[in-house]
Amino acid sequence: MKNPAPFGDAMWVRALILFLASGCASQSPPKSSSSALDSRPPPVKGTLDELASSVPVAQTQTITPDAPPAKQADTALAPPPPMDQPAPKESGATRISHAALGCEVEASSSNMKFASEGPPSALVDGDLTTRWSSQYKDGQHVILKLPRSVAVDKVRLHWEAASASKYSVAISSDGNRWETIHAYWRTSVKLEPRTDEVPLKGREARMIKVDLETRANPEWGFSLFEIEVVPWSGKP
Ligand SMILES: [Ca+2]
Repeated sequence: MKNPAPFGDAMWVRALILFLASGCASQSPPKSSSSALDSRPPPVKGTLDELASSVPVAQTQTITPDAPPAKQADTALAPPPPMDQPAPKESGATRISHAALGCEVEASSSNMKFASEGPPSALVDGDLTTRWSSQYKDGQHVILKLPRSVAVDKVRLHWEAASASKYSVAISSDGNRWETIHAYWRTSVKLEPRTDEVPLKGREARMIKVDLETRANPEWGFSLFEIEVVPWSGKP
């Protein structure tokens, strides 16, 4: 009688399955899978404060919305002007030229107690910022003595705030006979600078007199920046 086989067929099949199962389980995962996992960033660790402190300071300043762009601010702001530099004046705003420029002037009085008050020559220096001032009394006068007779278009009186509420203008060819050509007679005037224009329309004059009757303010004198004599151009 033939000896039975130590293992039956079923046993062989079972052994083969176990072998294959153990072999597959011992295989390591493919390297490609392992390297893919290693390339991912490490997990974030630490507290929020630790994370904030690890950020470079320069990067924090550049991304802060409230931080002003220093370079742009430097180019946008213009440098301030020097404090001691006077403001620019318009050309011709304070300097004028006229027929009585630099002529002889007679004045009944002068008052120069203040630095802004000048002598009678300030009436014809062509500078609208310099002025003559009288004593603090009514009944004053000034006379412009031109070097020659001049056909005059108009006379402009550039008053300071210490003007006259009553005054008149007269012309003469010799200083003896006077003809009044303008009278200004007000009960009151504003205490502010003004310019009065007296038309002569080509009348000849060698001397021009302004009789100052009443002061605008009794506490002040009479004061004029300039008596401007505009020559006649021949055209009305
Ligand atoms: Ca002047």
